[in-house]
Amino acid sequence: MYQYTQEQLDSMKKVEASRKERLENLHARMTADEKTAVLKEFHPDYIEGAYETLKIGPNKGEKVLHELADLLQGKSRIDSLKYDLTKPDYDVDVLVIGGGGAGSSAAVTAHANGANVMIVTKLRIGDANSMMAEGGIQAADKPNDSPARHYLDAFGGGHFAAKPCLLEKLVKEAPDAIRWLNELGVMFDKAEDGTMITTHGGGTSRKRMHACKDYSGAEIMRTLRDEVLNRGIPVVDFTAAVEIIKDENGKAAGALLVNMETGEVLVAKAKTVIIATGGAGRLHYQGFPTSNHYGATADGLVLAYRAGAKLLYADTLQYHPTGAAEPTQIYGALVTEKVRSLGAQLVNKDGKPFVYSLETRDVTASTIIRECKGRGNGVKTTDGEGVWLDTPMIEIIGGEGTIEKRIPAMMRMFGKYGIDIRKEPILIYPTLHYQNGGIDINADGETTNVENLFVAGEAVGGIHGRNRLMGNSLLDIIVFGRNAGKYASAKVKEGITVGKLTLDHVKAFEQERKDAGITSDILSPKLLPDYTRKDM
Ligand code: MEZ
Repeated sequence: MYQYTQEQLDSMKKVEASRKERLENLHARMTADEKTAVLKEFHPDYIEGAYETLKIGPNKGEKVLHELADLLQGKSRIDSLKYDLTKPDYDVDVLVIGGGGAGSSAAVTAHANGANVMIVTKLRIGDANSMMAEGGIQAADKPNDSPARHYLDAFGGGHFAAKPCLLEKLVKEAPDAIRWLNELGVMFDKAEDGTMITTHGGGTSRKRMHACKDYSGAEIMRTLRDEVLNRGIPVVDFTAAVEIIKDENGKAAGALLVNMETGEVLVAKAKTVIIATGGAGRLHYQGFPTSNHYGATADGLVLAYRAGAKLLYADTLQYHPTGAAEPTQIYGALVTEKVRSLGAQLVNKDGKPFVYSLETRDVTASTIIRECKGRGNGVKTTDGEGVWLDTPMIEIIGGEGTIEKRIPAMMRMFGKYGIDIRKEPILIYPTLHYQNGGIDINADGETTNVENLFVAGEAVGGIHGRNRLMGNSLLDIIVFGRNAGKYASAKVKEGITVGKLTLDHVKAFEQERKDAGITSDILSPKLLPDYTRKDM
């Protein structure tokens, strides 16, 4: 059971005391200038010392965080592996690397299109960030909304940096993505007349967040996994891709695989390859805790980079404003934005609101960091500090029972530690949540410079620009998963002849490392986070 400190209890009283006033007067929204100012001063993306310039590879000369640079410029594992590229263990049309929502959507679509498809995943199908998404999935499918509005919200929220062709696809195909999931069996929250219940997220001008309580990702992933298994799509689990194999013509043609349990090395030959390996929260950039799945170690970016694919906006990360700050056992775990959509407010140690609760994520996170680090208005916690998220307001606004009905996962997560979020506010602090940048693709999901290499999901860069809105990630894994599956299988149908398999590009990359004077022996892709105590 969690025991509050006296300081926390005193502060909590101030939160309770200011509730009436806050219910009557919502905090004002910020102006564009105010947002720019707080981002520059407090958003972790602006900390110059956290970055370094890449010395080699397709993005040479560009800045990325140190942790990512170590891996992008890391050493391949192939020197220590025995393999024979002339004797593939698997030979398929479409090889999907990654068993999350994007990989599963891609595989289902390619399979429906007649392709011989296989999923390879370093953990198990469904062990992914998709499974952990909570608050919902956006789609403009209500009469008062439109894909154009959705586009404007996401484009502005992403600082006008999204690749227009990708964002256009995202918003236009969103309603069909919801229809597809609904038909597959996803149990969306619906009103008695069958219409979908939708809410706001940060930066949305219409209520377009479709949800399955606060288990949205788990419910979507459950359905997709069933569909993969029911179709009999082969899933090779506990097997990591450690390099993209190319053919002699420089086109992607498979992957070198390593069984995570036995160390067995396997060669998968394929006509097209789809990278759907997800994000990077487990790199704990800048020392942040993370809401991410255990497997989120930026593997796809490394695989693609070494194969010659360009990255886009690899320097920008999303810190979700509300990670659990207490109790320490769940430090960094996601407290869904839906909590704020339902009326919970952010308040400081004096019970004072400091931001409108549904500003976009990067802005909201920055104001929380400012409140703690810049203004000394944070509440001390076991691992640092945090501010209050006043959850009892949800029941006051929405009526008794709203929390249990709409966000039962949150109630249970805190309930385990004796915290009743219906009665007590919770302490939160930003947590590393999403990789805004990733591999550069065209509208067909193919990398811009390695033929037959496709990407879907969080490993893609540019869909959202330099900041993503809530619910647009569950959406992008479906839209761009299906998209990659569609075009990768269509290309196979058009006819692809795979030439002699080679890993010469990996050897050339090693030479580039040497020529640039990089001597580090950090192996990449990382595959699993390292939580071994350094003092042992
Ligand atoms: O899109 C997300 O990241 C999401 C839905 C997260 C959340 O707050 O629930």
